[in-house]
Amino acid sequence: MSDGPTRRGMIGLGASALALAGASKAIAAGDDAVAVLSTWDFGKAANEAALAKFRAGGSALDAVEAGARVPEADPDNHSVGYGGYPDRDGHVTLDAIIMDEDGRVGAVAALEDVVHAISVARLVMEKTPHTLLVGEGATRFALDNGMQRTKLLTPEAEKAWRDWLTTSQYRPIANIENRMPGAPGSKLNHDTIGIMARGRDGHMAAACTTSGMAFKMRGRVGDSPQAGCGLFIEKGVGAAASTGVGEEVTRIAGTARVIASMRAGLSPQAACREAVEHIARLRGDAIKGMQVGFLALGADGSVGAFALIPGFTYAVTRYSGATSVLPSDSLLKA
Ligand code: SD4
Repeated sequence: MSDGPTRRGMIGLGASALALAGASKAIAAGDDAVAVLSTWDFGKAANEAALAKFRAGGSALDAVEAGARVPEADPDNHSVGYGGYPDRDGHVTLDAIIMDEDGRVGAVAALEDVVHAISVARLVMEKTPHTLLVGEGATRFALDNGMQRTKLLTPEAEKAWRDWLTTSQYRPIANIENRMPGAPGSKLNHDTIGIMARGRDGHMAAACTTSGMAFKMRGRVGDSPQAGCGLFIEKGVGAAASTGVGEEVTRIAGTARVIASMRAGLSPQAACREAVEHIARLRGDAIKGMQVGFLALGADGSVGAFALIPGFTYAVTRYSGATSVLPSDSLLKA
């Protein structure tokens, strides 16, 4: 079993990047240590924003929020915030969650008309006694707290939805999140970001934000905003995020499982692999062609990533500022 990423298929990055991923040994918080880790190749820009936050004296929570806001504001990113593809009724609905290792959690689901779902999630965490607000209540809460009402459906996303209506077939396309030229998938669908940060003091936080699966049923909520499904974190163990078809992650409380395995002594890499293998065993042919990927950051700074099928990529940023985008190992090979 591989305990790290393969060199094959690495996307345009320096070889030194390989040394840090997959290693399960303890890494001190020097310049070579991992500061930020996130899903997909577009995680690079998010990681850089998160690192800038750290450098400006921000906390791990500040870092992951700043990072998640980058794809949320990008109209070309079709599954996070503004520009996200709508549900089958033409409404863009957002799911997001933010957590830290001290048990603080805030989330929103099926949020409409507000771009920065992750900041609303943080407000839920900081200003309410709750952990999750949904739908109209979440939007009202955001507006009451000074957030701006914004129409999220861009002309491009609306056109994609109208094109989709001609067939109305719900068939998620694997690895469509990748954005870099030559990477598998295309940019026709959605991009979810799961982002984890580890301060020099070892304190960790994590966030996840998405518009979910394109053309989902109205009211559908995926794994992303559910603690223990799309995102989980535990002090002294680490953080984990998932991406891909959320229903398959929710069925097994995927990131809670990854963290449980790490708590029991598996490396982040082995823990991500175990969760993917469990889904494959459980679901068999039902998940043919689907993608699910797990990404994990150990409390010691070690990194793990594993997916059902090839094509899942992730971005790793060190304190030095060096960022690598790496291909995840996968259960099925190309
Ligand atoms: C969902 N897991 O809503 C999300 C989608 C995703 O990259 O991760 N896309 O099911």
